[in-house]
Amino acid sequence: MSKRFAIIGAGMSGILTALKLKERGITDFVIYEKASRLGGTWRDNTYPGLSCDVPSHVYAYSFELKPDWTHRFSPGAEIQGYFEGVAKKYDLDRHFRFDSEIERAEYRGGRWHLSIKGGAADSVDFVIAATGVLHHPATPDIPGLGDFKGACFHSARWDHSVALEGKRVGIIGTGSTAIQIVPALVDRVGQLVLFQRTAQWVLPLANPPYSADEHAMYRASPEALQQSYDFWSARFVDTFARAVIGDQDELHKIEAACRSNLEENVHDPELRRRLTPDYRAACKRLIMSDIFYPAVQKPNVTLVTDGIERIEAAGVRTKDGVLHELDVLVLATGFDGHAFLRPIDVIGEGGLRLADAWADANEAYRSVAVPGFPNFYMLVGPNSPIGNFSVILISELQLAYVLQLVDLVLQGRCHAVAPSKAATQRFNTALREAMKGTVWVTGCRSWYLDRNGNPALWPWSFDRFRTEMQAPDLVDFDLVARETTPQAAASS
Ligand code: N01
Repeated sequence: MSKRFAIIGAGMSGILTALKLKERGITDFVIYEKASRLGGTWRDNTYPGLSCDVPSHVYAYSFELKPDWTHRFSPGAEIQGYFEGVAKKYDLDRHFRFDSEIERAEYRGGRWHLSIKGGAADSVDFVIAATGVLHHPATPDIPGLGDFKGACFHSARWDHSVALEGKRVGIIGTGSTAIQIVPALVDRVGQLVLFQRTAQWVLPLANPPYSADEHAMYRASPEALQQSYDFWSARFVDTFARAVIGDQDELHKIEAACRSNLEENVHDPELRRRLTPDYRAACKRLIMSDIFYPAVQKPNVTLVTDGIERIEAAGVRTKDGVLHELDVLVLATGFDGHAFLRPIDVIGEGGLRLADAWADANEAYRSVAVPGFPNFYMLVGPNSPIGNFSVILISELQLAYVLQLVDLVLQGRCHAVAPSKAATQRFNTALREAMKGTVWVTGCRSWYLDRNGNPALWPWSFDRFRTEMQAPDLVDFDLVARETTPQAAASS
């Protein structure tokens, strides 16, 4: 009997899974998506200035390189268009179930039983969760947020009906998102007030457009396109990815580049002082921009570094007593990067709830699977190397690994596969130990850190990740034979 798959999420990883299943001749699958469109983060984020800070030639599936990206770091809408184009090319339309939020997934009788918001249900043999990381907007717990009388929205829920021309616009936050929004808005708005809780290190990466000649060259030469992919991948792996896990030489180079960017490009010593971080570069996600410093020095921009006391009807009151009057308030306050899969109620073998299994921390086996949850896999799950490399390549490598585990079932070697508890514990103990050498724990607050202060990232090299993802070590897995319990027989 053919096996049925549910993919949860129609973003980059969900689309990847779907087309790879199709490539293998598997067509009995559904992509459940709670929104009305595909695209994940690129659907949700439409803020002015949105682009990807990973070079476009790497931020693409390795087997679907695109010759005509407009820029080195292309805009969000173009990336959304890319994913829509890939889904069309692979004829995935009939597999999508939009407006279909999975509320519950329960493993019973050797299969996964899914409850979909609105009352529909499905039963499948495999679940591949591609639910993303930076998906749930974080609303700051600032008193009085609801009192503001002007328009107020999170950066990932941009309200394009709100006119900004000539307005007094406040932005809370100075993460990658805010640093892209500021240059995009500065010449449109009347006044721009940037509320900075923590200064950021900024690496001055330029974003040149690709010329028509370059487009023609990349179209004519797949080899040149591949070379560009390899070049940018190698730059990531050999520099940034090494720096964050403890290569001090690389880290010093990044620090020096950020420091001279600040010294050379921020002219007022007082502003420079307030923009100078007191922690190591790359401890928080490094900002890549050569347009933020010029923008923040424009006469209509105020950088506010006094803490926020509360929000009032007319604006934001800071701890020094000043009321910053505003027409529009943008919350560029980031995401809950630790809410993997939530709020889906995932129930594994013997009624084990994922919420309970992860009550203390999100612990997975090599980011892709959890003991007690057979035939249930995650892409870009906990401790994936998301800050280190292109997330697309990460997802591709993880999926190739997961599909080898799926094959064990498809080939009839067993009915279900799940990692063992012991192997998962070993992996997580090693992770925690290795984190001690990373820059993420050198003393800064960031979304990387979970509530225990552990970074949700990958503390080792790219080579190690690639090697670990090459083939599952079956010693680490429990291979379950066909269920024969009366309960199984009744429900299958
Ligand atoms: O979110 P963030 P983001 N009062 O969490 C501040 C990816 N990304 O949306 O630093 C005052 O980084 C908070 O202050 P502090 C990328 O991985 C990628 O900007 O905690 N301020 C911080 O300044 C990135 O890392 C691209 O002190 C408050 C900001 O809000 C990730 O998304 C583009 C506050 C949040 O920064 C998240 O970036 C954009 C409060 N109560 C984003 N609460 C690409 O190009 C929070 N803040 C791929």
